[in-house]
Amino acid sequence: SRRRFATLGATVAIGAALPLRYARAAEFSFKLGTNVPETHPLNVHARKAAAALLEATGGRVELKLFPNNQLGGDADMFSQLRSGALECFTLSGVNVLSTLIPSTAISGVGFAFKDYPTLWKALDGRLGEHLRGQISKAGLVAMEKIWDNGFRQVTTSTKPVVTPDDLKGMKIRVPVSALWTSLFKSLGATPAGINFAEVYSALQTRIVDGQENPPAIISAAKLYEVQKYCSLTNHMWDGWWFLMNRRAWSRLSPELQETFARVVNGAAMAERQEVAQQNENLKADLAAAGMTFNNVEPAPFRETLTKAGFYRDWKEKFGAEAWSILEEATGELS
Ligand code: X2X
Repeated sequence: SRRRFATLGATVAIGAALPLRYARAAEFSFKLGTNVPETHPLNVHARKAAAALLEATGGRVELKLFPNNQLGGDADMFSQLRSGALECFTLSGVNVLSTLIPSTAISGVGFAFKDYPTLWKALDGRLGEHLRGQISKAGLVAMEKIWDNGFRQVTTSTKPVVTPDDLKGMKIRVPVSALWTSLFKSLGATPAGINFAEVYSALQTRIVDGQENPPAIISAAKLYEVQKYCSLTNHMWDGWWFLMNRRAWSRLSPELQETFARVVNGAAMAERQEVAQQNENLKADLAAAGMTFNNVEPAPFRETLTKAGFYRDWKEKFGAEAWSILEEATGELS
């Protein structure tokens, strides 16, 4: 029967531990697409959220996870989200979201946040509120708590990056994004915009020399198999907004919306802890797998950005209001 199939689908989506008492098809079944492999904490905690949501709603709301670009790359999933074919999608504000809403890229300004406390104060505070407001104006819903990806590090197959000079002419994959492209151009590299779904093969076939991501991703996506060096540049922080199609969101009653938001935001908080731990602890594992790590002095990179006009240009693009909300958290950026 249809109900049996629905139950089977739910079992596959949230794992073997699905309680039998939810034998009926869920009233609301939302797909969630992500762009990183199954084992990444983003997916681990999204699965936990799915189980908790089923439990908290007595089986009425189901979240079916499609990790690892199963539904297509970032650009595909983003258009599915906008059309309603996909109800939920985790997407960086600096990534393709910024092609629709340029202002969401502001969280990725180079060397803006010095540490996690500064960052969470901004994104759980005024800056986050401002960005969610922009997302809402564009017709999408963003859950309050942004999920952590981490501070990003440059990896290469050719040579370690120690000074900005080492980046000269280096082909670096970046997500498809004006800010990311500008950041690496300003540092002297030759950036190529590629969706994460194609990154492993772009590195393997040496279409690009390097890429930049936090250790949790380098590990989950096995990028250490095709990259030799990891330079601890910490050149920017990145995270994923948990985005929803507005029509899907408004199908939920206010009570179900409240439960959904509580469960998903709670999962984001747990994910943040695990990502921060992994980004610290996995360096040793990646070194054991053959990667060579080097520390990087950030000052010359910042100076290169300043000289290239990076901060001046992006202040103008984002506008004085958004820039001042950012600087409220980070201090003056120039
Ligand atoms: O595409 C990337 O590099 C990733 C996975 O970190 C993002 O989602 C921005």
